[in-house]
Amino acid sequence: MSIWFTEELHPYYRKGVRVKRVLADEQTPYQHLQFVETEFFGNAMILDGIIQLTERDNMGYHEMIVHVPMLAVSKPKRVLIVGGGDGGSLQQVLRYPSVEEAVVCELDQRVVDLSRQFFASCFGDPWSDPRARLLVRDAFGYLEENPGQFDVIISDTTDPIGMAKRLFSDEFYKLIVRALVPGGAAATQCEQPFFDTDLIKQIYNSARSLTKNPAYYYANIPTYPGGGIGFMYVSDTPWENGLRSPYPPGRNDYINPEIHRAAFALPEFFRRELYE
Ligand code: SPD
Repeated sequence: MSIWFTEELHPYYRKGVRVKRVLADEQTPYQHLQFVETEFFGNAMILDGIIQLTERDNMGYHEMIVHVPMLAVSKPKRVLIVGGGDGGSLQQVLRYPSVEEAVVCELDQRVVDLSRQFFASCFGDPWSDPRARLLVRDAFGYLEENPGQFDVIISDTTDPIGMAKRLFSDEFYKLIVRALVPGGAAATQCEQPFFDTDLIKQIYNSARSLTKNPAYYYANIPTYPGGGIGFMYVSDTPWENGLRSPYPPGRNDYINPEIHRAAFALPEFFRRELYE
């Protein structure tokens, strides 16, 4: 028997993965949450019909969204992760001995609970680290209450659909920048150059009005639409500072100095759209 999970985030584009079995399937107060074991990519988490991560290719996403801002800032101590209930970003943040506290602001407790169960073999249990603090709440209010608090902020979110649309708004970027310490850096999940050009332009313009050195970068993730996803680096501190910083202890599976630099090189049509 062959079961295919087909994702249709965009009405004009589909992709599919072959599934061995369904591990969990429930409606939480916020979303339709599914975990499946796939044929090639290991376990995967799907929210409202959209693949969020798989065991096999999540490293490109989590290493790039975390290490680019973490390396740019010298010895980050306080880190906020918006979303990120699966624990993948948290695991990467906790590799830094300088980190004293990593706050994860995740709306859906079930994402955390089931990810602990089904992603234990790739993330371990980062939640048991005494530096990790889970807040099950909406990030907007938390950001409003915490100006000037964080060396690094990671916005590890779903796509801009429904409630999550707010996490791609100018208002959200203002709150992120306000919650950073001077010289702090943020990286945000910032979608796909081919499919989301206008949205990314709007976010870049917002980031540019708020900080001196924003930049867009990209990672290859086969299970995301178009085979990859981009991130917005938002900071007064140039991302290039990170090229001189040592990696934290532990193994990288995606980032290395060449990938780090090359991730900021954009295809010409998109570079023109964004930067000219
Ligand atoms: N189109 C899929 C985008 C998924 C972004 N969120 C990933 C969460 C991984 N921690």
